[in-house]
Amino acid sequence: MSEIYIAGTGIWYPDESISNDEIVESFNSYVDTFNAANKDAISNDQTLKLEYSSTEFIEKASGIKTRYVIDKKNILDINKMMPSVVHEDESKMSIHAEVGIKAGLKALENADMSTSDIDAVILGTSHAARNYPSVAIEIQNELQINGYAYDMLVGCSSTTFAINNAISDISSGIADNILVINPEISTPFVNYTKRDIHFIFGDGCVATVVSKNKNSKSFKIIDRKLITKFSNNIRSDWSYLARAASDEKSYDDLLFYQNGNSVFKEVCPMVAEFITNQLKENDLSHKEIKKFWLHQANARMVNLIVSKIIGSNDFDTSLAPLPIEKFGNLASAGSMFAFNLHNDLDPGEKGLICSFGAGYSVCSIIVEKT
Ligand code: CO8
Repeated sequence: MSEIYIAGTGIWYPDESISNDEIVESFNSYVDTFNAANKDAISNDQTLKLEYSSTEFIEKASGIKTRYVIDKKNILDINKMMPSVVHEDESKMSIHAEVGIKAGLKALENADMSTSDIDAVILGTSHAARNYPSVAIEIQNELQINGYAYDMLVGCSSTTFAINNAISDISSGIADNILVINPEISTPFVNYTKRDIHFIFGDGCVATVVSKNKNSKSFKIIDRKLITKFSNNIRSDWSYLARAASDEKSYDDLLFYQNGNSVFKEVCPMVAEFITNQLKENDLSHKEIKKFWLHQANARMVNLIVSKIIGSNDFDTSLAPLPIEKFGNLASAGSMFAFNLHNDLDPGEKGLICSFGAGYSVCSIIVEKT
């Protein structure tokens, strides 16, 4: 493979944040209201009594302290418990394009490039804002970028798989510089009435310039490795089929759901083994990896995976940054958020970016600071 670089990154996140105390207070008020309204059905065992959430559980189970969201007021309002958004339509820019352009322009600035340097836009996300036209083409049009653009969906690995596609396209010679954009506006898809889910997600967007040219901030791509393995443990059945489906399902049935505990138990060993093998295949010791920029689904997962790779749980927290504490789970954008915020490596030092989640899908990319 010819030399290819991460030339720059940029992030966007909303202005408003929600603390654990705020989200728990809202959830627990909903529980009180629900249990009071369903008092008789609960006492007849026809309906399950809802249990309170707690800040202590959230911090212990996930490490999350706050999350940034597009509409705090409506998410916390127990009569709504979701952000207020509007349908996509031709009179306005897509919500994904709007945030994608903000992150994309920051990535270009970080890479010392302008839109005229870019040959393609690849947009990867867990949820398409609409079916077509592709949001990547909308962004391409807004930024007056030549070449081609397309959207892709790989759940929690949409960002790293999109970077992988950019590397392949540059390597094959069809582009020199590609802008990868990963909007993750997850909160419209979160069921805030579910105790095991209500605290997890935040909104955000990351963008990455992948280039065949290096600059003073570049990271050279050393290796990339991908794997997928089918699992129903993280699922969303929302689709265009919903309109015509003859079986009865509510909107809520079609939203994101997960067996979080099974994900934890299955994915941690799988990812630790995957990365360990990748390091071996590249004749690298874990000691040569100065930063692990891992998918931000759960702080305990990040720490467990790193401890399995290095054979010890005694390591400095700076080895595996945890933006999840501030931003919550940003779906596929988490690992590159970690990279964007903590990439102060010296020339010659190596780091590893790895996503993992729905699919299951895993993509690990080893990079070296130039
Ligand atoms: N407050 C208090 N107690 C609670 C709460 C709560 N909010 N929730 C659960 N509990 C209780 C349970 O009832 C249980 O009690 P008991 O032991 O008496 O049965 C106890 O706490 C333990 O419950 P769990 O075993 O479920 O809790 P865990 O310690 O496993 O933590 C997590 C739950 C945080 C969900 C954890 O399992 C986890 O993070 N797993 C990993 C999940 C993961 O990686 N998912 C991938 C995320 S998907 C993704 O990244 C992108 C998807 C696309 C985006 C979707 C956007 C909407």
